[in-house]
Amino acid sequence: MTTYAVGDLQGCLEPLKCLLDRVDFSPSRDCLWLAGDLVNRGPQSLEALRFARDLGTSGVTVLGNHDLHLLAVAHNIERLKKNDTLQPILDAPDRADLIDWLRQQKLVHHDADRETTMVHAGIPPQWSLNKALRRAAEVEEVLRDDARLLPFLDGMYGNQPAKWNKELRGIPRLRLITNYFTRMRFCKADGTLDLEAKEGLDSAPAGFAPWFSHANRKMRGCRILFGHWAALEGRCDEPNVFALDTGCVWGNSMTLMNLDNDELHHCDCEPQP
Ligand SMILES: [Mn+2]
Repeated sequence: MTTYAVGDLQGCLEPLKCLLDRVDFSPSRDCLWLAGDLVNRGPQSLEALRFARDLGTSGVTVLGNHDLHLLAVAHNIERLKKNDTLQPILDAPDRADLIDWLRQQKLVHHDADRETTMVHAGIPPQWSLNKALRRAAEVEEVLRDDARLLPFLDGMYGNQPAKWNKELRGIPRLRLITNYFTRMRFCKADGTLDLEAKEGLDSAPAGFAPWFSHANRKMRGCRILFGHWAALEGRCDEPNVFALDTGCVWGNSMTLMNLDNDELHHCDCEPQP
């Protein structure tokens, strides 16, 4: 039994199949972790989502910003945007099942045996593992709660508040937790977020740095896998932190990591129009 992790699929299933063929992946024997953003921008969002769901107990998925956007669109909270490629999911006969499966997924996954944590965007410097898991659970609980799901999806969009404060309550609190785990790239040492800069390391606004680079980061040394930040092109110098999104949907490659030996595999991707 081998456990693998892969970065953002963003509706690209062929490169994933290339990678899984290459390592002779068997869902009845092996396990696949998906770092979120299963859907959107790419051509096979529906197929990618079905693939993740059908992995069953052989799969682990954490939610990305595009996955949450799909939940909002499917619940008529938000409209499709120009570049969204989510329509086939909305038209699918198994739409309800797929959307229901998606909302059961986590924001942060931690495997105690492997001492490994997976999150779509990152974990802010001020949170320990236990804090991160507790904060993630707050949002995960709301996603599963019929009465609280729609107000959450409606209030989830936005860049404020930028700074954590444990007195935050309600939607602003949930929005910031969600922004940390699913959208963060740059922040300050105290966790203040900048959600505008989206390019590589040299695009950091003054006073901000990549979330993983802060010397006071509480989870320093812990093994963390993340996706979301394609502009890093898989490069992350921080020990034990692994950037898995290598920009497949932008025509670069998809990366699969063997979590037993840290081996990386790549398959090339076609740029999407
Ligand atoms: Mn993302």
